[in-house]
Amino acid sequence: MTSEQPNEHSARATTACEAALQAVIFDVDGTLADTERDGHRVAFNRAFAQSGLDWNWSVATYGELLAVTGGKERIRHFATRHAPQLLNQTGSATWLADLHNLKSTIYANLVLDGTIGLRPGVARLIRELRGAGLRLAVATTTTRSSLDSLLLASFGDEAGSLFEVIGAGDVVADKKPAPDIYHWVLRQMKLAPGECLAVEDSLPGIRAARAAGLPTLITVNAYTADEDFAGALSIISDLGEPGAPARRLGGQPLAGEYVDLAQLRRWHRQAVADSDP
Ligand code: XBP
Ligand code: MG
Repeated sequence: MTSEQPNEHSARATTACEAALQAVIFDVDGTLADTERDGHRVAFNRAFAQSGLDWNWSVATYGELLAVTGGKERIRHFATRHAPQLLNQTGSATWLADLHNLKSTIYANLVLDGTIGLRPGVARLIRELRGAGLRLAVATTTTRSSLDSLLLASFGDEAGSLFEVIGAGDVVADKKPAPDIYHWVLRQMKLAPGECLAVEDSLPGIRAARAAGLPTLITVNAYTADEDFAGALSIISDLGEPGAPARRLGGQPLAGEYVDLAQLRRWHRQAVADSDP
């Protein structure tokens, strides 16, 4: 399968007048919420148990498996190594899809039960950006229904109106670290990468965003804190809140205690200046 190509708009050179920050594109898992260890991992394990599989992904094993993005892809990767016969049998594609659907249902219930909250500063920043008229989008490898459950649990009635464009799951064939999901979102928004800023948490995430030409802010989590995020605008512990400061771990300085629109604009201007020939 060939990688998606950027559209004419997103591929053209960013000129000075295009360079003002228009949109922020958020990753989901690990960025909006710490969903992996206590959400997706738990849901995978429960789905395995309910399907008669004796697989159990420990916190450490799951950390290694996160290099494979996408839940179906992660299951296939594991099965290839530990139970290849399951992939060689007739109907294996249906087996895999059913197992992943079960996992997604379990995950949705976990999230709707309130097991997973948004990370610090996420709701505050999203509301500030919306209020200021910034355009917001999502670029994630996760399944759309899982994202919808997270947004509903976190934002209630606001959930459906927060993001103008949502690029999720199988909307593109090649998941992160391929840039395809970012190209897809940029095409829907008719924006050039230099007009946007991405917020990510992982190496596949920053690779995807940077390959699409997006300046990228990193908020780390327990699974990604030790990664080398070279090329990030800034690397911080989280978005921070008044009275609960974010810590800067690398890249451009963070002026105050927390990330707000003014800070995003400063970082974005710096990225545009650095990319000027
Ligand atoms: C992280 C992922 C996802 C989740 C599992 O996505 O790789 O696959 O781990 O979700 P993000 P699904 O790009 O938001 O960091 O089982 O729905 O694929
Ligand atoms: Mg992520």
